[in-house]
Amino acid sequence: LDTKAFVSPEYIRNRFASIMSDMYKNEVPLYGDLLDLVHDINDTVLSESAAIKEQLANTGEITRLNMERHGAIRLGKPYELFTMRRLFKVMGMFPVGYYDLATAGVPVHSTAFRAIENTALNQAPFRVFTSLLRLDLIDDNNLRERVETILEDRQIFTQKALELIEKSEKQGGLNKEDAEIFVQEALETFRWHDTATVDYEMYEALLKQHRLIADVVAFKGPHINHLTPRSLDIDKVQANMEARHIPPKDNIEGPPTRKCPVLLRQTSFKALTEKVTFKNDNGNGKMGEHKARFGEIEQRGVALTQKGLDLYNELLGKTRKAIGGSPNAENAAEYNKLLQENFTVFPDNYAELHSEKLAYFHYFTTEKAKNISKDRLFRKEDVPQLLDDGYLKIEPMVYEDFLPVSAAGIFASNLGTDDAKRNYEGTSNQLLFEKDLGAPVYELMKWYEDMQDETIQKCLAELNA
Ligand code: OOG
Ligand code: NI
Repeated sequence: LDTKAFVSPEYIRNRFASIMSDMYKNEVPLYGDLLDLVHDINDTVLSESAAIKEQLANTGEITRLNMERHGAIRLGKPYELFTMRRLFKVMGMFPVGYYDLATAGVPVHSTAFRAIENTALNQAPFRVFTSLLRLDLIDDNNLRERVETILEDRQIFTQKALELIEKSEKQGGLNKEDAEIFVQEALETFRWHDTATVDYEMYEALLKQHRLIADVVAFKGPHINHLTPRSLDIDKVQANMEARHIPPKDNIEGPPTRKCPVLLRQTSFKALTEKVTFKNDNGNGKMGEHKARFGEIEQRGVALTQKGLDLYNELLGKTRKAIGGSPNAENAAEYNKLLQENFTVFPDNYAELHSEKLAYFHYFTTEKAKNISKDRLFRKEDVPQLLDDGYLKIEPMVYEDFLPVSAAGIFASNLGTDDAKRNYEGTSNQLLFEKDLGAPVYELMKWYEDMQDETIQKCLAELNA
């Protein structure tokens, strides 16, 4: 076996992201328009702000900026989640974080598959927010059993994809030829199907439970429901969408506009209404409509520590409470004003975010460090002094993950507001999710903590060399 002939997971991931994007552009032309808009605005930001350009160059993010960022799928049963983990592993993507969306009225729990090493992330940033339907939250026993039967029978992966997953697991990789077949076969799972696997009556029954349940159960596979490019100025994108005939969501999810962006801000265009043929045992299928696929834009900022995240959640919660829950078209302006006001207590400069231990940073040695006296060994405790003395510098570490309240807002904006108001009593169940997944998820906070520490250790090794 010639393991040298294996292509890297980064190669496979980029290849997959690229053919997926082409497919989506083809099927959802508005997404292509959105990509153009985002690229135009990113170019403007980079040419107008040398500071942002330098920051992205230092952290290695500049090379990945115009590559695809993330997509999302919704799965129906444990086998699908388990196998999806194996499929994504071939592309070097691993489950990071656990998101419980039931508390926000969406009957799923989720993780995000993504690369976990910094260089791997910069080479191929593609990630997929992956949700598993929680059948235990369907309160109609009869309907739940029918759903289970429908899902039991479906196979969302092609035979060839399954074979190549196994081959990759056995060999430890794939050669270029196998990799190409693999991405094409894997893509089949994410494709849209305009014929439903259920009849209209069943579709209506599912829809009545929750629009999301219909989206998962009524189709042959988990069609990719959106793709999301990364923007450097999401306010500008939001403001310019209408001019390009891209209908924007009412408000941007996440933190308010800031000089130093934190976490993640997201907006989207509303899901398309697509023609669907429903199954009919007597011949001609009944025509109908389904809404699932949309486009999204994200702007990423610095990752927050638990302390920063607690403050974020407190301020967000306070704002939502004041306007009585999720913002809508009527109170979006009021909501944004209030959010901005409430966030004035959140430091908006990197020095303070750092000194208050609210955010995570990359550490770098400076030019000056080349002449540092070598008569002692530097340790982690010395880092603040080394920073003060100019031997080290910092850059914000970008948040690579998702936010449950925002994710619920993205779900809701495409599902209709009635669904969003559902209350699920079911408790969060990470252990069950991990059992279905067949592996534990990477712990979010620990990942950032480790990444930051890695950059500190690297600096110390350089200073002590
Ligand atoms: C996933 C919504 C979550 C995000 O960016 O927060 C998401 C979905 O609609 O399936 O993609
Ligand atoms: Ni998304």
